[in-house]
Amino acid sequence: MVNITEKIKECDFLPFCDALRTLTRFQDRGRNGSDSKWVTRTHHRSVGPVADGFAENKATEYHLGLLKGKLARLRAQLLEPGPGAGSGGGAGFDVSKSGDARIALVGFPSVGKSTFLSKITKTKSEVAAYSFTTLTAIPGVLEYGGAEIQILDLPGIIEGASEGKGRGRQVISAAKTSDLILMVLDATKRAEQRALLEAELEAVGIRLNRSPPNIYVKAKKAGGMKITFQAPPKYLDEKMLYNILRDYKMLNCEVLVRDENATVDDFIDVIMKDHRKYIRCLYVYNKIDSVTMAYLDELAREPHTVVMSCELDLGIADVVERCWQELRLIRIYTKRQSIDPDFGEALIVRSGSTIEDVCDQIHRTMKDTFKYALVWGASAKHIPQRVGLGHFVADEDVVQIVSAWRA
Ligand SMILES: Nc1nc2c(ncn2[C@@H]2O[C@H](COP(=O)(O)OP(=O)(O)OP(=O)(O)O)[C@@H](O)[C@H]2O)c(=O)[nH]1
Ligand SMILES: [Mg+2]
Repeated sequence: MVNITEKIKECDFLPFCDALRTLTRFQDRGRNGSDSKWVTRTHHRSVGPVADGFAENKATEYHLGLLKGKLARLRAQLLEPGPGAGSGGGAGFDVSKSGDARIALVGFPSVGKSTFLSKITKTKSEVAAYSFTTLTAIPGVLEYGGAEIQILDLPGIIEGASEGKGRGRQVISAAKTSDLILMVLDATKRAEQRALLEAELEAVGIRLNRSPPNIYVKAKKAGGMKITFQAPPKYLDEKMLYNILRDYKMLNCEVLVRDENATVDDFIDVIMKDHRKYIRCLYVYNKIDSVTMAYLDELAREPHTVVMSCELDLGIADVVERCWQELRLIRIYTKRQSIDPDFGEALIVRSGSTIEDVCDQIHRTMKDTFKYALVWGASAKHIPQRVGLGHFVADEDVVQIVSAWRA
């Protein structure tokens, strides 16, 4: 276990506190609008010029951007100690990855995570009406569409989990290793639970249902900073980026901002890319047996959301189907020359995979003797299409690999 006090001393906690305090002060001023000199949009992910006629103070904005950058760096140091610092505070549970993909069940205590795991897999995880029934990660295997998907039932987390409350940091670290986060929510509880959980995951660098910002940063050995905007940026400017880069000691680098809507938070995410993980998330509201139809209708219409009742066995198959869609796995059926493919057994690859990935999945030396492949299915222009290693495959393609090697 990492000694937090030591860690705090090590990475000099004082600037962290100072930065946090100053940032909060600026944000409060901005929100209250009491001091017109300081009015600025400081809401989450939206530091930028005030478009609607408010007076703005550029210096404040530069300062805020700098503080955000400092905070992100210090927080990463605190949460993820560098090499040689022991096992670290962010170590997850000791469950090895297995199967074709991993789904983590994340949620507050007693929302029905273990009940759900017991419903969809053969694993029985203890279920009880009191909080913190599950104390460690319980893996189960879901067989679906010819794939084996590992489901991780995790202990419930509480507010402040990202700072280490409960076993929060361990739970979040386990979630970080998954391909899909299933955020299990209690339909009978307050609506804010979702935002609170999102904030906990966000705080440790998990970005849900988002793709990396369209900003290119490359460190160089010499030549100074070169900052280019592809279109006039709405929320950034050269000086702001220059200040942040200088703070990160990135004095020689090339920056290309391709997205005009990029914010300072996006820019920090790009600089801190080693500490960021972009994961898909499905919000699952359980216990819909105890809410009104009108509220249920409202919940079910939210984006990336599914509803279910484990108790009444309602909607569970839908949740599993949605998980499968969100994972975007591709099933490939292989065939030998003049023999029909076996549709009972599929090779599972990730979306965006090529014939090369299919070869690697079959055997690591397969592509060394690869000559060409014949493809039947959605990715083929004509049937069969003769393709090379770079051809992108689609779900349920049939592939025959022809090798140059003969026995
Ligand atoms: N009404 C209702 N109760 C449910 C439903 N699903 C689970 N429960 C109840 O919710 C309680 C908690 O269920 P668990 O599966 O232990 O919850 P958990 O999220 O694993 O809880 P922790 O392990 O403590 O984090 C149990 O008493 C279940 O019977 C549901 O769909 N409707
Ligand atoms: Mg449980």
